[in-house]
Amino acid sequence: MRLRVDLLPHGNYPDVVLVIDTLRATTTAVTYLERGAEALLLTRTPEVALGLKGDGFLLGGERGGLPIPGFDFGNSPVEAQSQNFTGKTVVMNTTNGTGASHVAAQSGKHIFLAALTNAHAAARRARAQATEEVAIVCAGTDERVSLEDVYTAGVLAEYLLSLGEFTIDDGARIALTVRRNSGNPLEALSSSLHGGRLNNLGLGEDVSYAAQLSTSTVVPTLVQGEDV
Ligand code: 3SL
Ligand code: MG
Repeated sequence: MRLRVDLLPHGNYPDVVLVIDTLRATTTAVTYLERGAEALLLTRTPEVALGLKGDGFLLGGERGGLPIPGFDFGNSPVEAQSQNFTGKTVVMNTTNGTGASHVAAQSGKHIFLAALTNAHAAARRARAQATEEVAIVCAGTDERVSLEDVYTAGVLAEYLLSLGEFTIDDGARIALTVRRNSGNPLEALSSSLHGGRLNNLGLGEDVSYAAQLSTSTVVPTLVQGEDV
């Protein structure tokens, strides 16, 4: 079994893909489902999401870290945690995380969203489904590598290696090195460029929330349907 870590999304995934956007899209996605959401719809653009508004859909997303005008929510796991989404479908559009999921969906057979909050459950799910490869895909920020995603990839890789035999690529080696040398999750996320940006926007509680390790067993699973 191969274990591959892409520090940015590349595509050509033959088997299982774990998409990571720790700050904050995949962390928020886990929280929506924990808070009762029936499904998540990840759109390519905010306009597609806005077109669905009012049809029983709630809209969550951001640009520049801030809520998109016309959306019901930002992209905040702390905000999501305070709501009840029972029976609702949440339509998400974010700068990097939802796009990375679309890249994964072009080729992957089984696609799961992973964050620190669901790290162990996501890794177990990936291991159970994979027949040849687990690809861990970091969303990054504006096409640049993000420390918080690579750190989370290292956490996932470390746990996967404890579950069975893998041959690992250089991306996985880098992620494991980052995980082992960046302190605890809160230290790693707080020291990242995007963690600092969120802090400056007054969203530091989201960074602390996203730094919780395996507090959830919810693993969002992409079901490919109509392209939105
Ligand atoms: O880029 C994304 O998809 C977002 O998660 C970024 S933010 O943390 O909501 O600003
Ligand atoms: Mg991010």
